[in-house]
Amino acid sequence: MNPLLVKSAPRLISTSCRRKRFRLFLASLCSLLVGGCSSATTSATTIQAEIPCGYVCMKTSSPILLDGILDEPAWREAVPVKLGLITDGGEPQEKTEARLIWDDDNLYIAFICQDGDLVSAYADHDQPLYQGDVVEIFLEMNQDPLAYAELEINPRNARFDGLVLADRVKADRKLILAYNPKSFRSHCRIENDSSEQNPAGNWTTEVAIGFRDLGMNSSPGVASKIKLNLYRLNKGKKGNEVSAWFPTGGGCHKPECFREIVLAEKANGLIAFSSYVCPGSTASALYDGKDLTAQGNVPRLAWWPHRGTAEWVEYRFDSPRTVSSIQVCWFDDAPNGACRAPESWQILYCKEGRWEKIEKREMSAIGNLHTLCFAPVTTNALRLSAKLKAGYSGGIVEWRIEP
Ligand SMILES: [Ca+2]
Ligand SMILES: [Ca+2]
Ligand SMILES: [Ca+2]
Repeated sequence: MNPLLVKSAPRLISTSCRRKRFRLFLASLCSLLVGGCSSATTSATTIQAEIPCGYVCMKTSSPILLDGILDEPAWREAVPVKLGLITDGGEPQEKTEARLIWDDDNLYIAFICQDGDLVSAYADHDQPLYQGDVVEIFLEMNQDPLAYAELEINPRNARFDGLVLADRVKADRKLILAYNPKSFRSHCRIENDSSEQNPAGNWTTEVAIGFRDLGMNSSPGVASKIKLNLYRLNKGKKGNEVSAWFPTGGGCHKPECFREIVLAEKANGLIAFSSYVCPGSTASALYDGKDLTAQGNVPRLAWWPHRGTAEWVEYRFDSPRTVSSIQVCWFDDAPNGACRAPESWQILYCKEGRWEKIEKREMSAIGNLHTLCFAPVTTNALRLSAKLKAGYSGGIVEWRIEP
């Protein structure tokens, strides 16, 4: 029995209906996400409701204390993922559960490891922890598929950090052990009460790594994506077992098997996603209630440097909403910049898992502020789909929806 789940139960009962509904919504969304993305099919009037690829990593609104105890609200609400055998995702003998959350500065990862036989010879930094029980986090550096951080933590809370630079031409890689990110911190807690539900040796670790040490902005924007994989090397009397979040067929050093997580936040009962977020911009600008018509140096979602591409943003609601009009303010930095209002755009709503086009009733525009009115729809998700002008990029300053 997982100690985290046992401790969470009473709090689940006391949670408000609204939060429960939201968690169910997230859980159903995330089970789809973790299970893989459906391929998109299109027809003249209906489009398969594409799920944004990756795990939905929710922002914590309260501080995380790295003490190996996952009692912060954000941990309880984070969707757990189970690690399977690295070869084919099969069921390991001893289970590993992971959760991910974030704040402005850090990505947090928690592992809960069943372990009846702890093997942990090392207690110092950058020792070969992978020779014993260890959990590992491999993270792509700044969207560079040829560079990734290798972070490891063992039950004695020793840490190993390396930067791996891959060379595809020579098909080899270099490990830089001098990579010692200060923001990489952790705390391990070994359960040792020998109860039946909690065999001696189970261990939990709570880990932080700063975005800046991953080559990113210190505060990445809502809807940004990070590629990673999680592993666990479990040594013991029963033999050695390697688990992974995303199976690789064997071997941890396979960045081609990393998958995306999406940094999300809940605001006013919705979560925003985007096809892409330019570093330094954020999807939270869409619903911050500021700068409805402003241009210039205002918070915005930018798709730069994408030019002429098809892009989208999405709102997913924790309970169905009725919408009959929207306002969107496009970002336009003419004549000096390369962002313009798109060549064309449309609104889609999710109906029974598929995107349906909304038929407009009335459209008006004042400068870059466009208003669209339509027959009311009740839906769990709304998508604003845009085709950027050839040779130009674009972005959105604000996207408001009205009942
Ligand atoms: Ca904690
Ligand atoms: Ca073990
Ligand atoms: Ca190091």
